[in-house]
Amino acid sequence: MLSSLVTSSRVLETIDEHLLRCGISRRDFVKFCASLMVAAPFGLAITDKKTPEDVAQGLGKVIRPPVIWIAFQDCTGCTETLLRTSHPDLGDLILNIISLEYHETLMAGSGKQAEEALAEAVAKYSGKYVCVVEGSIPTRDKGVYMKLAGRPAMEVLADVAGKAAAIVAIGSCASWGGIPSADPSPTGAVGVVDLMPEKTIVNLPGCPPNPYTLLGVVLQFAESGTLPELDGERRPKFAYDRDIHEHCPRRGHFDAGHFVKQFGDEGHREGWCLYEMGCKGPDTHAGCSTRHFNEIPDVWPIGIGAPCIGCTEKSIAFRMPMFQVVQIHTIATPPETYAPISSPQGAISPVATGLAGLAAGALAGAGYVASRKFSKVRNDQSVPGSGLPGGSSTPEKDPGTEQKTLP
Ligand code: FSX
Ligand code: SF4
Ligand code: F3S
Repeated sequence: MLSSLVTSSRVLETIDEHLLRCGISRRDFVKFCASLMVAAPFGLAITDKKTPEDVAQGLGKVIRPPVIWIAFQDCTGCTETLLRTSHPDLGDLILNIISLEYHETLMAGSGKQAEEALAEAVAKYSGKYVCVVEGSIPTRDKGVYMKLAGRPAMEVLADVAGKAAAIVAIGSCASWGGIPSADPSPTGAVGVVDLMPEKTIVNLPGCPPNPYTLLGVVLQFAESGTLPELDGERRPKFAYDRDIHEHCPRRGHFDAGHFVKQFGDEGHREGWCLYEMGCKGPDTHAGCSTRHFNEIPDVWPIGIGAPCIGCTEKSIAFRMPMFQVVQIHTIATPPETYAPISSPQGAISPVATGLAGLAAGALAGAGYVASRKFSKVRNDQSVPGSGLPGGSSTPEKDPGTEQKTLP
């Protein structure tokens, strides 16, 4: 594991040594550490510090982790998200913090030269590097649908990822197949974990994922040889433990029943909730609603007016139709569950206890009614949030449950 890298890596520099040698200012490094703290405020050992300066202090002593980045069936969006930061210097800084030994999109060499570079990096850091895999792996027909230097992608994966200390599957494609695995999956596309389930693999789904999540995982592994706590899908909890809907800035509109009905309508221009346009936020675990992309406020799907497609969820993105609405799992939306303002007050008595029971029943009932609100405007009367927007049946309306629309 990485402890062996730390003891045998005098050939590699610490992050501090490297930044100093390359003339990168301490100020820039501390700014990067501050961004890392914002992206991972808890659940990541390296950012569990009081100030960005403390984080920089700790990280500076870490040996720059050797990273070998291989790409299969992908769109290169995962690489782009790492590099297309709003401040070009940050892209440079990232490449100075990790030691990127091989990345076919970024390296100058190509062809035979690139193949030699890959073989050399694998041999030099065997058992000590982090292998980042981007893109899905074709398995149909013995993997003939993608070859690198004459070798099927499956073989390259077994060789390069097989010798890594840890593997990070970046993006939805590498995590479970992503876009190439969408029905009918012509190449039999799968994720890394499907081919090497016994290996140490962290999945960072997202199309693309947030680059700070990758950096957080790689740097924690470099510092201590440990991984952050993972969920059942091998996703680090610090980045995937909340659903989009919980922290969505449009949540107030959801709760108030303000829904966009059509792209470009007045509600859309007003920033209303995109649930009826198929937003998968209520069923999608990711930090996008609080960690925007490219360090630009509001740069994330819902922030720019597009519904979340659930790109971090194996069972949603590229599986469910884009405009199909998801079920609402919360029992009710807040307005219906608030206690009545004029609740009678009094001493606790058996009668009051009975009333409390009734009140609890009423709350559950209110939850049911709130759920029914959604089912009434959908085609299916029994399941909240099922059916397709714009379905053929006419939405039922009643004065108490009618959803608000802009005039
Ligand atoms: Fe897949 Fe990453 Fe989506 Fe693209 O490469 S996760 S298609 S953003 O870029 O692999
Ligand atoms: Fe936000 Fe989507 Fe939830 Fe609406 S449904 S509040 S747009 S996450
Ligand atoms: Fe993906 Fe939804 Fe975030 S589509 S990028 S999880 S808002």
